[in-house]
Amino acid sequence: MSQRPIDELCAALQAEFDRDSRGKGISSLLSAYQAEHRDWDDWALWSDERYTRNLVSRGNSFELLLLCWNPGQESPIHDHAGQNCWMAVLEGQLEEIHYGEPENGASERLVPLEKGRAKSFGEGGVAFIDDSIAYHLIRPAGGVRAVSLHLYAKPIDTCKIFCPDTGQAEDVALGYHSVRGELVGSDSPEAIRGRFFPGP
Ligand code: 2CO
Ligand code: FE2
Repeated sequence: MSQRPIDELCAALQAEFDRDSRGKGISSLLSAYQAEHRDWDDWALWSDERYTRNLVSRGNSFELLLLCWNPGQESPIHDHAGQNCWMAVLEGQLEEIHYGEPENGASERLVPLEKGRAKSFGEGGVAFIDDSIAYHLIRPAGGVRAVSLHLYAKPIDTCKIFCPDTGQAEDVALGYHSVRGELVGSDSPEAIRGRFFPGP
């Protein structure tokens, strides 16, 4: 049986990380895949509660996820646990809003987070972020649902979420809604008791 295009993508991503650990060619690989294939459709699963995190592949070097967003299902403002994050929009449109480092530091002072640039990515768009660039919030735009591929190198199991009004951070566990098209039971370790990404 021939390999799924999305698995061929994973093999090419692995080869690229083996060649260059910083992943210089990753955006081009994601762009080529998103322009030519729709097999991701089989594993696009939705929830009324929040956007879903659906695992495609996970290894030592990276993790590839399919995220499915209904209108109104925005992420909290979050970091990426020191890892690199690429986001490729497969369907619909996603808006990304950057936020700066909280200014309260170790003090008790509560300072609203500074909002940075907002940018929309349509089908075919690829974004990159790491914690040195900014923290971000992602939300679907245009009143329609969206699907995106997210690559984390290396995989992330926890991240920080930030309150926009106070800058206060909270550590959260990240889990999966499904793994290669199979729903994850809410009592399984992969689902982290259903808290696959708590809302703000
Ligand atoms: N980082 C978020 C997550 O993994 C999605 S926003 O784009 O990076 O759930
Ligand atoms: Fe993110």
